[in-house]
Order: sequence, then C-alpha cells, then structure tokens
Amino acid sequence: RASKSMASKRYYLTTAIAYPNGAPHIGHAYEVIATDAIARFMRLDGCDVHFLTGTDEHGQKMVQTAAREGLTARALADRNVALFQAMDAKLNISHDDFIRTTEARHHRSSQAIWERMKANGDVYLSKYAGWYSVRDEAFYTESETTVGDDKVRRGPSGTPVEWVEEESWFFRLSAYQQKLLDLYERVPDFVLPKERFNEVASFVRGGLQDLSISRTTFDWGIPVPGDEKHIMYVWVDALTNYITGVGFPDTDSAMFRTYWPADLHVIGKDILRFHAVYWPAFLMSAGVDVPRRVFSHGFLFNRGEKMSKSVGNVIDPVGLADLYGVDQLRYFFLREVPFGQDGSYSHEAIVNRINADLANDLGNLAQRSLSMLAKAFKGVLPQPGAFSGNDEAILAAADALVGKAREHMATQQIHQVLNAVWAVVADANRYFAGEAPWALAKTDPVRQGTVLYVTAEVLRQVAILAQPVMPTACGKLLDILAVPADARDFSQLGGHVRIAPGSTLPPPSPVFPRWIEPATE
Ligand code: ME8
Repeated sequence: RASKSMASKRYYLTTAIAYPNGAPHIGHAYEVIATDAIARFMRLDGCDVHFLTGTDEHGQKMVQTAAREGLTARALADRNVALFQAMDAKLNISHDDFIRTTEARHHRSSQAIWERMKANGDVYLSKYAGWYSVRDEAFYTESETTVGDDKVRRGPSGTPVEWVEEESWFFRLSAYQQKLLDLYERVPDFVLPKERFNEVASFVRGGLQDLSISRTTFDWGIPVPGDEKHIMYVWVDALTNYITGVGFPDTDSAMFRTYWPADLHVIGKDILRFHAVYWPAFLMSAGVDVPRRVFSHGFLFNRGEKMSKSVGNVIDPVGLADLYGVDQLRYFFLREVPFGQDGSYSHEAIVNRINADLANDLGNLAQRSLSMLAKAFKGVLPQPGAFSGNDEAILAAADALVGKAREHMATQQIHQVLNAVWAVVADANRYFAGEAPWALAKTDPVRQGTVLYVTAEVLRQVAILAQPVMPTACGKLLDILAVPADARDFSQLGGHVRIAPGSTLPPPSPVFPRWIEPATE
C-alpha cells in the first residue's frame, strides 16, 4: 500500500457483512469486487482509505442452518468464514480489515451502543407479537405478508414468515420519523441511486413503528446488557460492525476520529431499509454521527433468473474466477452491470466482454503498438516529433479521462468510468488504424515513432485508470510500458506528465488472452 499521508483526505468504506450460513455466492463476490474497485480508485486518487468487510455470524438463520447440518452455529460460522476469506483473497480484494461479529471487540461495541440508546430513553421492555422471517432476519407487519396458494404466509421478499410472541426490548423508532426525514432533506444523496432513496423516504413518511430489538427463544447472539436472558436482534449487532471496525466504543481513538463517519456503505437493495432507516436512527439515538452515504446496488441473476439453490444455478464465484480469470470477472461485473441496477450474467456475456473489450480493443492495441516499437525502435520509446491534429485530439481525450472518472466515481458510477475509458480505447484504435504506423517504417520513421509514442501514452493513462478494476492485468500493462511503480497513481494523469521518451520497454507479452471455446466431444 501507498503510505498514508497526513494531508490526504480520509475515506472509509464498507461492504455489507455476509451471513456465513453457506458458501459465498455470486452476489457476495459482486458486492466485494465493486467495493474493492471504489477503494482502489480512492487510494490511487490520493485518499487515506480504510476498507472494511466481514461476516454477520449471529441470528436465528445461523442457528437453524447449523442445526440442519448437525453443527454448532460457531462451527458453521468458522467453516464458512474461511470460504469468504478465501474468496476475498482469490478475487484480489484489498480490504484493510475483516470483521467477524463473534469477536470480543464487537461484543463490547454492540453492548456500548445499546447502553447509549437506552440511556437516551429509546429502549424499553414490552411484548412482541407478530411475524418474523428467519431467512430475512426481519419482522413484518401482518399487512406486509400474504398467504399464497400453497397456504404459506410470506413476507414482501417472498420468504416464509412465522408467528413470534415473546417478551422483547424495543427501540423507539417511531420517535425518529421526523429526524430521518430531516436527514434525507439535509443530505440529498444520503442514499443512491435516487430512485431507491425516494422509496425509503416514502416508507418513512408513511410512519414508523417501534422495532423489536431482542429475542429470548435462542441464545446465539450478543447478550442484552443487564438482561442476559435476552440476546440482541441480529440487525442491531450487525449494523454496529461499521463502528466497531473503527474502534467504537473508543470514540476518542485516532481510528474513530480519523474514519468515522463512514463515507460509504455499499449494500444490496434488499437490505436498504436497515441501512437507511434503522442504522441512522440507532446512531442518532446513541449520539454518534450518521454515515455520509449508503449505496444500494442491484441483484445479479444467472441469465436473468433469481439465483437459488432450488433452481440449481448457483455458481461458485471462486470457480468463475478460475475459469475466466480474476481481472476478467471483475471487469465483466463492473462494466456489464450499471452500478445500482440489476444485472445478469451468462457464459456468452462474459466471453463477449473478454474477447471484444479486453482481448480485441485494449489487448490488441497494446500488443500491436508495443511489438512494432520493439521491432522498429528496439524497444526504446522514441522522442516524438511535432504533434499533428490527430495526435493532439487523442491525447486530449486521454487527458480528459481522469476528470470524467472522478465525476462518475463521486456518485459510484463505476460502469461510467469504464465506459469513458473504453470510449478512448476505441478512439485510440481508430487513431492507430488511421495513422497506419506500419506503413511509415520506410517513408517516415519519425512520424512512425510519434504515432507509437502517442499510442503508448494513451495506453499508459488507460492502464492507470483501469487499475482499480483490473489491478493485476493493468499492473502488467504498466510494466511493459516501463512505467515506474511510484508513477502509477492518478496524480500522473491529465497531461502534465507524459510517458518518458528514451525509456526501454521490456519485450511485450499479451496481457489479455482471448477466450477460446474448449472443443466439445
Ligand atoms: O444481508 N446479487 O447478508 P447476506 C447481488 N448479513 N447482491 C446480493 C445478491 C445477489 N444475487 N444476494 C445477496 C445480509 N446480495 C446481512 C447484511 S450488513 C450490516 C448485514 C447482497 O449474506 C446483499 O444485498 O444475505 C447484501 O448486501 C450482501 O450480499 C450480503 O447478503
């Protein structure tokens, strides 16, 4: 990692913490890849980044799955957490911390937030009687449920609900309606995308009921301080991970003061209500600043179908990365799916991106221009002659990229960053074809050298900008462009720095191989 400078802007971002009741699926991979690309982008842009991910290990879903598998919840968590960590390593995720909610630091933190909410008068004992979905770990009002033809009562997400009736501690969520609406008013991009924000705001305008925040019928969780027969509702403890990760309850610690409030929580659309309603309400009650933004990404479907074990199309993300390549998979997810919308993936769509965008557009341009350089100039980047109008135009397009990328990233439009970069790659291909440097070897070697120089400079800026999405492949491309390791961040973009003439490039090797369909019997 680049050393953290005192002057740089700090940036704290998180993923949701996954339930380790099973192996990680494609949705988990998608979320952590997207968040990783944002983290890497902010680091390359000079920020002091803290990136937290982890696992959400308590709750009834874990207890039920463990029982079905003949394990303790703890053993189930330990087994699956290892799979999440292995996935993160495989996918080249650059998180700074991995939190498990079963850790002692998190118990302390959860009990501390509870005590603060209670001291503020927002926590009281009563009785809960209502519907609960174990799969969603969520309480639903009767009117949110429906009974299907199969006689099963289900919640709004389609998961079965069961009747729960027990003594419970409650959080006075009803007292936060106006405060939340004020927050939404004050911070108009508190939730992105905008359409999701509108849904949240109208839900809150519809009125808020107090929230049951403890359970007594199982004991896998964090005990309620002072009333140990209750354990905390799993979402109270889960959301709190975001402050545990920066040292809560030690609010005077350097960590907490540096990084809280979080700049960005990246989560899926199914859990937006927890993050945009409950979480800021808990924090306001506890006297802790609210996060700056919640970004709700869409769901990934296999060829448009919802993934589920029963459909039998759950695909192991580690297997996909082995098959297509880690950077190829990262690129596919982030280019193919507009961030914030649902998307689908299929073998054909992945192969198309690998071959069209990576192997053809970027890979061929690099390979053709750099092997011509190796042959005609012995790998030494020539001093360019005077730039023509075409040279100036393509350089200007490359120079403008960093500004566009920053603008898109300010609202997490990762796909737009890639769209902008690949628009310049397409321009550069047209430029290269139009200038036909192969034909200049005999007639005008200086002009040939200039075209190759300009192409190498465009490739340099493209490779630097695509690093957050494809760290390994772009690192390789920058290696063969002989760009020093300390000259690969975004301060090197925009045109005030150019690739150094006279530098010797190592022999080029293809960075983006074509996908060749294996022969079938
Ligand atoms: O919800 N496509 O955990 P989780 C894209 N523990 N994203 C998906 C997805 C899909 N098909 N399926 C799930 C939980 N996700 C809680 C979070 S945070 C304090 C606690 C996303 O393992 C989902 O939206 O069910 C969520 O953001 C993340 O994966 C973890 O889901």
